[in-house]
Order: sequence, then structure tokens, then C-alpha cells
Amino acid sequence: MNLKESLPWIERPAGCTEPVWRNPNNPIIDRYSIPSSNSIFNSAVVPFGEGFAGVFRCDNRAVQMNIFAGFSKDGIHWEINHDPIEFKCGNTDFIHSEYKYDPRVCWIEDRYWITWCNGYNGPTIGIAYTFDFNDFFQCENAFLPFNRNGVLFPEKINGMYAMLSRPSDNGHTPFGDIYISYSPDMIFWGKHRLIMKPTPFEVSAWQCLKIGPGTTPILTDEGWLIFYHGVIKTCNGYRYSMGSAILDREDPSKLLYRTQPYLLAPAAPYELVGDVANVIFPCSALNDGERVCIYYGAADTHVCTAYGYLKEIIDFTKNNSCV
Ligand code: BMA
Repeated sequence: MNLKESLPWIERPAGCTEPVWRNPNNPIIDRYSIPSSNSIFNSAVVPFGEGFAGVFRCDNRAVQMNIFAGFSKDGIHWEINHDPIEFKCGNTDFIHSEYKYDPRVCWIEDRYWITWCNGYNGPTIGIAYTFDFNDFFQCENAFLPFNRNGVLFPEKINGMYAMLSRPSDNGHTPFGDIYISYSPDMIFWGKHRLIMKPTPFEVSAWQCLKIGPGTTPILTDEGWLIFYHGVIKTCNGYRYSMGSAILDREDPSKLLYRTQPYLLAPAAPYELVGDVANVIFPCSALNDGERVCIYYGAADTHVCTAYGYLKEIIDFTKNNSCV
């Protein structure tokens, strides 16, 4: 599919000088879009066939967390399956899973890879692949518990699969750094390297408690562009905002730039009010080489989109970097 023609897109509103702006029709997916759902958020989409496909986090009315496949012609109006994904065995035996949430989707070579936070006596990173968003094949978990936010690179780096992640604890983790890990086979992961830590409070307080990878890295002339979440602890709890960073093309364990100001922070009503107030949580981004459409979860309740020009975001990241 040619994303130049079909990328979901809304032009910058008159008077807006920000590098990223919201869809005025947010949220694009209502919390009750399937019969069982309490909330639909933190979800990931990719181009698929003549349109788009995605994997959606739908918490049900027992607030059990699970992931569901969905399809769309335009990337904005979605039909989400009413039943969660049932996995077949991929590169391993059946792996027990207590819950699944916060999926990411990434095309590598010949198939779509899904990663998510997988309950395996505590959260870790689950991995699966699909060719058609109908049959899904579950593989080995990437890590021991505890870890969240597994984000694959869309191509191998020096012959190895590469993944960003955020080691965590079993609860509402009060720390969080972004690491990169490598695998020759999507079974064994190693060569773990620390890339980014939270910033000092006085430098950039929106990302001073914890940070985690968000969207599949986008290869640009300047390096790998990622959108990530950063968290500050306030007297009303955690506040999740979105920033961008650029990693070295040849060695993505090298951080080149990261934004000192946020790109997007909770301000719209649907980000301020919901099951968890004050959350912007990016999980995927579509781009056509020039423009980007970012999908983010808002207030742990609904799915939203935001837009920007890649060149402007890269310039903003370089010109406002606190590396
Ligand atoms: C994180 C994850 C996300 C959630 C966020 C804000 O730890 O649980 O799914 O969006 O907290 O509640």
C-alpha cells in the first residue's frame, strides 16, 4: 500500500506552532467499541493489504487485560474482533499467560511481529508473529519478569533482531530506563545495553521519574527516531507525556538527541479524564517518509492520534535536546 496516498492525516491547525498536533476528532476509538470492553487504549497499527490492521488492548468489564486484532480501511475507523487473539505455538511450547496488554506491532522481513506485556508470574515481554492477523504464533518470552514495553526495530542491526524495553517491578514501577537487547533467533536475548535514563528533575521534570519506549523506531537520515513516554510523580499521581529521541543508525545503543520539552502532554479533556487521568502513551506511528501519524492511548481509556512532519520533529529534537 502506498502510504503517500493513504496515511491518516490532518493538516496543522491554523495558528499552531507545535511540532505535533492532535486529531480534532479524538478519541478515534470509543472505550465501548466492542461488547465486552471497559476501555480500549495503548494499541498498535500497521499498513496491511489495502488498508490497515492492528492489535488492540481491550480491558473487559472484569478489567481483565487482553489483546484483540482489528482492521480498518482508513486507519481511523476500526472494526475490532469481539474475541481476543488465540495464539498457536510459534518457536516454542505453549507459554502460560495470565494477562496481555500494551501491544506493539512491527513488520520485519516477511511477517508482522507482535510484542506485549505478558503476565508470566509477573510482567515480561511476550512475542508472537502473524502473516495475516488471523493466525498468531506465540514465541518465547524475551526476558525474565519484570519488564514492560518491548519495542522491536523494523530491521536487523548487524544481523541481529533488536528490541527496546523497560525493566520494571511487579507494580506501578517508580523507576524506568530504556535498554536495547539483541537476539539472533527471536528466542535468546542478550547484549543488553542501557540507552536512556530519566532526566534530573531540574533539567526536564516531565520525564524525571521513569521513561519507556513507545513506537517502532523510524529510520531517518539522522538515525532512528523514536517516540517514548516520560513520567513525573505529582501529588495527584503519575503524569505520562510523550517525547522523541534519535539513536545512532549503526549502533542504536548510542543516544544522539532527546527532547528536553515534551512533544505532547496531557491537556485535552480525554487525556485528563478517564480510568487513569493524565496519561499519553504512544504505541505506534505510521509514516510516509515525510509525515507521521502517532497512535497513543489517552487516560488508559481510549485510542487517539496526533500528527506531525518528520523533518520538523527531527529538527525540534536536535534543537531542543538535553543529551
Ligand atoms: C503503565 C502501564 C500502561 C499504562 C500506564 C498508565 O505502567 O500499565 O498500560 O497506560 O501505566 O497507567
